[in-house]
Amino acid sequence: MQIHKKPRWALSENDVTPETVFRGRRALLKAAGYGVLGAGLAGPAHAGFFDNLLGNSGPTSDGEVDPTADLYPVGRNDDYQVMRPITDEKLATTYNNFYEFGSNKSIYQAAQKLPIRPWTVTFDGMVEAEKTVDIDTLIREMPLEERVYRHRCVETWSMVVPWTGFQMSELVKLAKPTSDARYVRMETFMEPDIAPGQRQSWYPWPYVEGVTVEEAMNPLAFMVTGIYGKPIEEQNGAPLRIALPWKYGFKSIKSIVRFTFTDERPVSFWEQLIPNEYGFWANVNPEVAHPRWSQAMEEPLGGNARIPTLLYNGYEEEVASLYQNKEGEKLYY
Ligand SMILES: Nc1nc2c(c(=O)[nH]1)N[C@H]1C(S)=C(S)[C@@H](COP(=O)(O)O)O[C@H]1N2
Ligand SMILES: [Mo]
Repeated sequence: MQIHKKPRWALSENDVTPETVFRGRRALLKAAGYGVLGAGLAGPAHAGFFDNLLGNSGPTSDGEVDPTADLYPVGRNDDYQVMRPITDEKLATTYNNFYEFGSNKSIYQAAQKLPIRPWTVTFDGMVEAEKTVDIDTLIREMPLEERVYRHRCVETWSMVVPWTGFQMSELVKLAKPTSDARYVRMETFMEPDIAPGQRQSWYPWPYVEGVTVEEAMNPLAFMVTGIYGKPIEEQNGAPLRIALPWKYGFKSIKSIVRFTFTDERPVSFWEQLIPNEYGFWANVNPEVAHPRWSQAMEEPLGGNARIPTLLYNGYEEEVASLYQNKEGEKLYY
């Protein structure tokens, strides 16, 4: 764990949004009334921790009860803070990119049709032994924590989201890759009967993404199982997605069913489709324009002003070292 310099992470009074205050107040009441310091809460009790005690174990919007709902909410890891307001939950859960369900942003209702239980995740390729694990077993085995991360879509909209999940390094440990493995290839479900986008044959389904094993081991790479203190819903990539906050959003693949360890660089969905616009690395850089638009500024969801985009989306301190000695590579798209 790296030590962060205070100014970048510290929340000033002005950064506390109405939502944070609201969540915090309700959570404090609940904490006072019930003292719900459950076994699932990771880490010591510190200030931001109370923002996150609001219980949410009822049915989701499509009436299903998630078998892991009792684990949420989980204590927040305050090493990961963002000096910007958290995006309104309603916006982050109804304005989505999930091409399996359509190419517009309003897919959250269509996505409810995705059956997220039973769900298994397969680890194969260059691993000691291939295995398939049940999602609920996996989630219960992992050290869950909440992290507030920035998210920057290549299209220039951005958000700040409290994700629940576990470090990808824990998943790599579980998979036990051999020393030959250099990349992790990740794959989304393939269900054209359920996901209308997957019947559009000009797309190279299933959605595929990849990172180096070194990137996967970086503490920032985060496997996501929950959002806003609840199990993640279909539209955001249930039951398992990734958050790679220093890369453009398309790298953060949703609803993952397979992790393949390999020595060949995976070609992602978008790279297959438009290789001169979307590459393997896709690190956020305000100075490297997309071929069709500038990346200098971004538009926070629900905000009323554009703001400057930051190198590595503000995570330079954590990840810049991963990209030393890679001069020949196209690191920023
Ligand atoms: N399987 C899959 N994963 C995906 C996508 C997708 O279309 N399919 N879109 C990506 C893009 S472009 C972004 S910006 C984020 C959006 O995540 P959100 O809807 O939770 O904000 O998911 C990424 N992961
Ligand atoms: Mo995106």
